[in-house]
Amino acid sequence: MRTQVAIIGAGPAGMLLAHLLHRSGVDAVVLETRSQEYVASRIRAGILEQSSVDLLTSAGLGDRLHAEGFAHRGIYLRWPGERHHLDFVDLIGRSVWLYGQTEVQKDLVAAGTASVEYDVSDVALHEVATDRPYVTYVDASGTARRLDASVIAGCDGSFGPSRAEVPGKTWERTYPYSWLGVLADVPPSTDEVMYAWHPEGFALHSMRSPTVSRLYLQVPNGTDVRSWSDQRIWEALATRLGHGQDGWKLTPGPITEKSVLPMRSFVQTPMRHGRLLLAGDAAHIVPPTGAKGLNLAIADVALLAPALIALVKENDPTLADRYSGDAARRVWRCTHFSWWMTTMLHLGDDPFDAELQLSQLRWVTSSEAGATGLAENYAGLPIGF
Ligand code: RFL
Ligand code: PHB
Repeated sequence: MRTQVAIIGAGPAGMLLAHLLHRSGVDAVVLETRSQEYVASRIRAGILEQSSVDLLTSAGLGDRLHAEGFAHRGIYLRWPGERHHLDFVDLIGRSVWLYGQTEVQKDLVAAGTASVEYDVSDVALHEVATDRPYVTYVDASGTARRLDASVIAGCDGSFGPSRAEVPGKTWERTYPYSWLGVLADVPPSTDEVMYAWHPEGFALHSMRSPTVSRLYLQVPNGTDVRSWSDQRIWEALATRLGHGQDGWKLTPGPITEKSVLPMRSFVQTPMRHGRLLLAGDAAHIVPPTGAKGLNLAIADVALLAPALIALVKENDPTLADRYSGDAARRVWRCTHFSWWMTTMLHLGDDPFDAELQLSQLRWVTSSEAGATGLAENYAGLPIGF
């Protein structure tokens, strides 16, 4: 089989890339190890930056997003005795959007523009440093296949095989805590996302719809989700989010999903080797404080799609040659911001750190310069930054 672009992975990066290539008349085949149902139902990110919304809209994927997504003017920052709202629209003239990654994924599938083979196995990349790269895999029926392409896009997340084919450096930072994430069938107790510092650990209140809440608690690494009963979760959330303070109340409800998410930062540089280019989690992971993972994947693809179109249609490598450097600049900015939000809000062992965190929180909520810096990073910098 032959295609112009072989895409490994049908997450948001791979599917959006396939969609943009299709709109420009470039053929692509997407290979995905999981089933279509599994990929469509994974619960992950919830916040889209304005530039992600603009890109999805200009790619014809914005109808449901605009009808069902929610524009949020900013976020709340809370710590014992304090609640502050940072209004990004007032500060920098941009908002963020609440629209789940699950919904973005559904919209990409519904567009019907990506040719995807689900349930494949044994995916291996070959000859990526030459002009004739190819991928071998076993299809859903158990038949061994070979897919020849002009170029391969590695969009296979942090555990896929693409990254190992790119010689370079992996920069990594681990954190001594994880998140326990829950989905609950209860109207959110906040109108916009609330981040809370607390001496018992960080908590976050987000949402998916007017009737579904998404909440997170800082827990130690290695936490067994079974050690957290629903009652224990709601009690910890109430304490850390400040139930009962300044009239604010957290309403508990039935929990429908619970999982523990480890956290790390990593960046792979360069993001390209020959005819293999990486995008999204295949090239970088950020901790979720700051909601950057999905937005970075979209920003990579915004650069990668025109680069691949120029390469395969006009044999012009200019944009492809710039891709890794251009993408990595934004990646490092978001890596710093995610690290900064994470280390400002999560409890460590050292009381000195706690004082620094509170001082930083007071600064970003009382100084316009501090608040503006946070807002600019959270709401997202322009794609070409
Ligand atoms: P994805 O979504 O991981 O998609 C990669 C796809 O590649 C497939 N794959 C393979 N396909 C073929 N051959 C192989 N050998 C393959 N190996 C893997 C996988 O099955 C998958 O379908 O990466 P992509 O497209 O780069 O998108 C990135 C985003 O998904 C990611 O950054 C965010 O979801 C990160 N993230 C979160 N980000 C936030 O901003 N806020 C969040 O609340 C948030 N929660 C999360 C998250 C990531 C999670 N993961 C990866 C563990 C919660 C979780 C659980
Ligand atoms: C979410 O809605 O899942 C969410 C929101 C903000 C974050 C992380 C996750 O920083």
